[in-house]
Amino acid sequence: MFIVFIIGTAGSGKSLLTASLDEWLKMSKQDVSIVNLDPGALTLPYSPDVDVRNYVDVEKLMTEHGLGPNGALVIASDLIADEIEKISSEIEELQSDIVLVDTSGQMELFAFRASGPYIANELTKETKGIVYLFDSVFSVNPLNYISNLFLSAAVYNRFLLPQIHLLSKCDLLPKNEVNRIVSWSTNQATLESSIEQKLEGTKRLLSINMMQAIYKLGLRFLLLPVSAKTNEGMTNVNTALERILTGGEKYTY
Ligand SMILES: Nc1nc2c(ncn2[C@@H]2O[C@H](COP(=O)(O)OP(=O)(O)OP(=O)(O)O)[C@@H](O)[C@H]2O)c(=O)[nH]1
Ligand SMILES: [Mg+2]
Repeated sequence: MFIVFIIGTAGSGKSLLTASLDEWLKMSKQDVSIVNLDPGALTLPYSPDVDVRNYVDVEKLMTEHGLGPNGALVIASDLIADEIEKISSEIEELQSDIVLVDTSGQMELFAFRASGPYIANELTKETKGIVYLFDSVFSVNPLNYISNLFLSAAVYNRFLLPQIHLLSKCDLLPKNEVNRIVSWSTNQATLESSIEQKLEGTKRLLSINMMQAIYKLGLRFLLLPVSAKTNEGMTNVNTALERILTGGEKYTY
């Protein structure tokens, strides 16, 4: 069994990608299940096989503790950590070869609170990986792109799991914009020249310095464009996942 956490900033397309990837994998005869780990989700574009909302009720937490939605979600993630054994056995009972885990819109809850890495670590003892989403529309601006790089590096730092990086919702941008962002991920000179072209003053200086820090840290990876609407790029996502999880083998035989 392989567990794949889908992580990204609010609205970056985690839930829809979970749904589309699930369908895509099922069409390629893979044995796949979905876990919803977002206690705050109101509606989901898929039917989860395991749903954390059966363990914690965010609305009830809000009324019982007089909290706003974010305060309640903080408590919810600690409560999920308490229920981790039950959630894990539910997942293990599925006996799927690949399990997609949709995570909270409030990414910092999962990525930066102690409960997040604890949950990721304790959620079964199976092989795990992370899919980190860069929202295309947000990433068009080089400063946003670089900020997102730092976030993805922070996630990597916290979980220390094999991680792939996707440019989500690529159908929303013209092809040349998509190619440009992808080239930033592999070529420092292209990113630098876009920063020079698109930014000025403090933003330009800050972006250049941040970019250099990223490259000094050796944080280099290929951004894979994907669309959960058109399924463009899904084959590449699958290949990248197979590479980090199975060393290139299929999940299901
Ligand atoms: N055009 C297009 N829209 C997308 C794509 N993926 C997601 N969306 C839209 O973007 C919005 C947010 O998508 P979600 O899948 O809910 O994003 P999320 O990251 O799960 O959001 P939160 O859980 O609230 O953080 C929805 O309106 C989706 O229909 C995509 O590949 N292409
Ligand atoms: Mg979602």
